[in-house]
Amino acid sequence: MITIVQSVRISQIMSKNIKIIYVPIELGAKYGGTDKAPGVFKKLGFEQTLQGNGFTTEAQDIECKISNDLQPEPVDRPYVAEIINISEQSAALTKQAISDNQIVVAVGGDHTVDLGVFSGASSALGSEDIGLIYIDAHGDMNTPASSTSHNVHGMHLAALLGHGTDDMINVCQPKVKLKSENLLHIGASDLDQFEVDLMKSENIPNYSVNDILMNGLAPLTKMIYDLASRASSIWVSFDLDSIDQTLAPGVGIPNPGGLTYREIRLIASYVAARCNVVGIDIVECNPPQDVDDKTVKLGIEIATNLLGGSSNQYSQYMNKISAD
Ligand SMILES: [Mn+2]
Repeated sequence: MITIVQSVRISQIMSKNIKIIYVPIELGAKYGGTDKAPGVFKKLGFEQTLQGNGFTTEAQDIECKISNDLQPEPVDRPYVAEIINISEQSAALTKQAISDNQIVVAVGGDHTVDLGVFSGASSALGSEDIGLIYIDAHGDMNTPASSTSHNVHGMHLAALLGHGTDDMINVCQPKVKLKSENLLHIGASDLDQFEVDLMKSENIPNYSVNDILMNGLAPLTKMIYDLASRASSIWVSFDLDSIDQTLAPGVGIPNPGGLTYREIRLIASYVAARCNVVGIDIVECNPPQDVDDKTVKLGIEIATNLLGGSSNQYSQYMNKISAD
């Protein structure tokens, strides 16, 4: 048997119109740098790559204050008020775009970007029907009470599930945004005990790096398939620190045991082939740490794969002539 999931021309995506939202936020992490990522994505032709795959693109920037401009308050959640302010803006833009039948692509910024954009998508589509595929070395499921680092980019996923404080839970609308069975966490290698306990108590589907090493990717493709059967719309939140540091050095916390190129390509292509992807966020890219822009280039490639396309010029050319 030959199993081939091509990254081109197989896609469940319903729209060819993309709304790109650039969110240069760095307030959720202790280190700066993620605010520089949108500029590098633009410089390296992210929009042109999407257009090369037959999408139309419309882009918008959200203005984000940086940590030097603000006081790091309160101590258990520094900068949370501004993070919520930015999240409300990205949520409103996302909700409108999805209502207009656009696919949303959010480029961070640190991972708090996901709080706003997923809240907007869930508010547009309903929390019963939306699933979240969350690819990250970390859990991001702490609460202000459980967090030891106090960084908000480790708390927003808990908030989407209804844990933590009301101000984060109620972004966009006062409602829990994500059912725990509609979350699929992929690529964990660094979880806190609170997160492990929460994932167990809520039966959150997850597939860690160790699961991949022990059992391969076949069980994961079944989990993605099952999620796509339960949830009619899928959002993908993609933290570049899930990828091995040899391929993705330009992140805040480089990962010495992260996903390989083959693994991440197969996961992205399978998601595009099986899921009605309504939006993605690509986050935690830290250009000052990058080497020859390779993390951004990989980010562009994976984001394009998740939408059923290819960043390879030859593939785009072949697609175009076979479509003509
Ligand atoms: Mn993360």
